[in-house]
Amino acid sequence: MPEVFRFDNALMRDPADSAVNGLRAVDRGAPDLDGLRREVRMYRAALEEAGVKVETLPALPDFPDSLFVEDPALVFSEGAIVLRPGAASRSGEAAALASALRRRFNWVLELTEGFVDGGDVLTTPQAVVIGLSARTDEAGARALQGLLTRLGRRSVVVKTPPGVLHFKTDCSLLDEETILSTERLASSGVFVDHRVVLTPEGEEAAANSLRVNDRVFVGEAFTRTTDRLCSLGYDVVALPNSQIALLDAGFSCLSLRWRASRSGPRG
Ligand code: CIR
Repeated sequence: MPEVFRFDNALMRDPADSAVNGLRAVDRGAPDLDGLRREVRMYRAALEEAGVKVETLPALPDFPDSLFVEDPALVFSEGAIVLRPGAASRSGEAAALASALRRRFNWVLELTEGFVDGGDVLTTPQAVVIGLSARTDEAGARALQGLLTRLGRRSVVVKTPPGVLHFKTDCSLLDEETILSTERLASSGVFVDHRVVLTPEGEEAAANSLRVNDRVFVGEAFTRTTDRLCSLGYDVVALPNSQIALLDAGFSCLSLRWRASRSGPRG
């Protein structure tokens, strides 16, 4: 069974000044650029403290959302897949990332049909789960399944609840068997084969947490989620996220993570 949350390498991208113009479903104001950069720095430090070597790519001023490097690609120990992000303003991010991936992976496949955002893809030990959404369509999901088969990965296609940006906006992997999920996503039945920990009412945005080696990154405002996870024995790292949240982002989207070495860090 692959250990899907053991990572020794990650790629991030510096936020450009234009990040304040990033996409958001509801405009609650632009993020503060210094605050946003501080959140990104603290996230990078948390990855490093969890035993991950982080490389940071230069900012792309033409692509305000390009710091959310998870969306234009998928990475695995076996290879990488360059995706086709579903938002027009983000489509150029894929080409900008492809050369960086080719320098780091021997095997880089490319999605050539439809649209898929990496935020709609959850890797579990059993399968790669692809959530259809406003950013990820049927054609993209089917084409991605073909590429995943070439990488030796089983996949399933499910539906992201309406009005939810990405599948992983509402869930994250806590361990081999356990998913942190909102009630609205869990009630769709997608996780019947998993143990599910629900986000407390009012803390749905905590669902986009991130398991990295032995730690779980959770937004610092989500104190009830943190209490719940700590009581279940998880080692929670509370990180600031108020500025990235203004851009509809959580913790999976700020990095691409993979395990390059079988003898990588254990936590
Ligand atoms: C967007 O709407 O594309 C960005 N403002 C946020 C992307 C967040 N990505 C993710 O959760 N995977």
